[in-house]
Amino acid sequence: MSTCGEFLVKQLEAWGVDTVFGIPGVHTVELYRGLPHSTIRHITPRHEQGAGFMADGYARVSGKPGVCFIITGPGMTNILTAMAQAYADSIPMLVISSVNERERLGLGKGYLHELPNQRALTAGVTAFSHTLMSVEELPAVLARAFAVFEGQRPRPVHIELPLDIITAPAGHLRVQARSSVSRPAPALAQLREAAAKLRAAKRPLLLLGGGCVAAQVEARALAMALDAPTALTINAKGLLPPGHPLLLGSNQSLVPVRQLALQADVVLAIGTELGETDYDVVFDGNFKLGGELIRIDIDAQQLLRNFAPSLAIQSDARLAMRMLLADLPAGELRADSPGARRTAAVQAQLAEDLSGWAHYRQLFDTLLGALPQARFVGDSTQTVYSGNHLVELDGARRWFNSSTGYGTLGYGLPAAIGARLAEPGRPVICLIGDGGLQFSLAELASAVEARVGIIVLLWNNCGYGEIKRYMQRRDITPLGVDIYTPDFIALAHGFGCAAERARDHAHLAELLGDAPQDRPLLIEIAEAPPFHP
Ligand SMILES: Cc1ncc(C[n+]2csc(CCOP(=O)(O)OP(=O)(O)O)c2C)c(N)n1
Ligand SMILES: [Mg+2]
Repeated sequence: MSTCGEFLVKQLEAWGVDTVFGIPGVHTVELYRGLPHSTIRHITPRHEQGAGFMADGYARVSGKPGVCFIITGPGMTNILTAMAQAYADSIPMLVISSVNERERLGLGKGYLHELPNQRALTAGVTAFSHTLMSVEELPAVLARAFAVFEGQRPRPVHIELPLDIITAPAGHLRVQARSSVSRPAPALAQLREAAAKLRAAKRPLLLLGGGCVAAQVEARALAMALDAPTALTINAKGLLPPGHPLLLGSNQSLVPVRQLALQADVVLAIGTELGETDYDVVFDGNFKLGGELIRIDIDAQQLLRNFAPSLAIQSDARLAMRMLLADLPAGELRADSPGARRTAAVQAQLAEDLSGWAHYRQLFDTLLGALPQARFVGDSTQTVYSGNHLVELDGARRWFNSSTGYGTLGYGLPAAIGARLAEPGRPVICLIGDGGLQFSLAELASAVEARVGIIVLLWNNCGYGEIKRYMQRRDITPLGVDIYTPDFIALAHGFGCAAERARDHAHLAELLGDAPQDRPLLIEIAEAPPFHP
């Protein structure tokens, strides 16, 4: 007689889940009973926050939900930060946890791992959180979770199984086929109105966000059809390739792009929150739109946040783009089109504004010279901040980090592991600082164990450099920012990784070329010459 825990594994397997991230405990062992008999791979992190970040990186690359098995109480409080990070960036994540027996819920008697109300804790960082009160409900609740992942704005979902439910007999349940849920298409009248406004626009501007990552072909066609300079959020990077004549990059916080935004007569924003960490990293409130704003977003409420549009179109990004394209002249890509000339003028100014970062440009030239197909998974450090402005890649889902949105230190390493597991054939470079790495250093052990070959590019300035500068700018005596920094090379060796300090760019290129495929390579770069003036 199979149990609910075993049935769950079979149902997940049938719906295409191939990887689960988790640390087992006495409360979840019954979720593990069925795993060895399935095709699902189990990855063991060293902390539940690592499980959540791995699932996040896996989801961003694969487009599929990242799935975690987590114990009651401390496991759930540990993963909460990663769920919040995924919530902020609209990442699909399925967190399955245990919880105490139904008849023990909410009693406060001090049972093992007991929380007053575990589900309430996750409610704020999920599309929904659900306590399974009967075995029979399981297929329908799982189906609702997948409906969130594929039919609406993706967000984490938490399903908790009481201990007596996990072990309850489930032999009478049949594994169900997945019922696909469609994504919303735009209302026709609104879409026609948008197309008419865009056809009449003299100085259009296109703003694309992470909601467009599955619509790369359409994004390129739309930029061309509109002849519109195009700004990408960090999560949308790669939608237009480097050197594209209409690409403004991700520089919405810099003056030249802001001036262009003010001068634009029609702005089309698709799948973007228009949020602070992409449009105003200087926190001065000066990203402003001069012309008319048309927004397309799958989330009705998001259409009205931050900037009020004259046309708010609730739709899946790709469907709306396809329908718009059918209503617009095809256009062609020309270096001398009005849109390309407006873009080139901005790019010339940007090159001047960013000239102080020539050393970072050289670093990225070395990285991409050695590994042109690399994916960059970042934390929140100097190489990430500079790369957000300097780096363009051909292809979405190749550049993401925790410098935007929720902004959690420690994200980079586990997320890079998840990313590499999702697409093992593509090199992954984790951009991380000495501060950020110390949050999740132990995940090096998980990577060695799972034979995951990632490159950890450690930018070492022996401290919380960004915060130190921020204190200095505000005339605060730096405190708590010059942290003791361990010998990372020795530590990495201790974890079983390859590790070396890069002497110069040529040495760095050599190290990258020889990176092992089956365990991490940590490359330490000192924030000093020759890598930094
Ligand atoms: C969980 C968490 N705690 C604190 C911070 C605040 N914070 C942002 S950047 C930063 C410094 C990070 O240091 P490091 O990773 O070495 O990068 P650096 O700024 O030195 O390049 C800190 C402490 C944060 N973003 N997340
Ligand atoms: Mg640092």
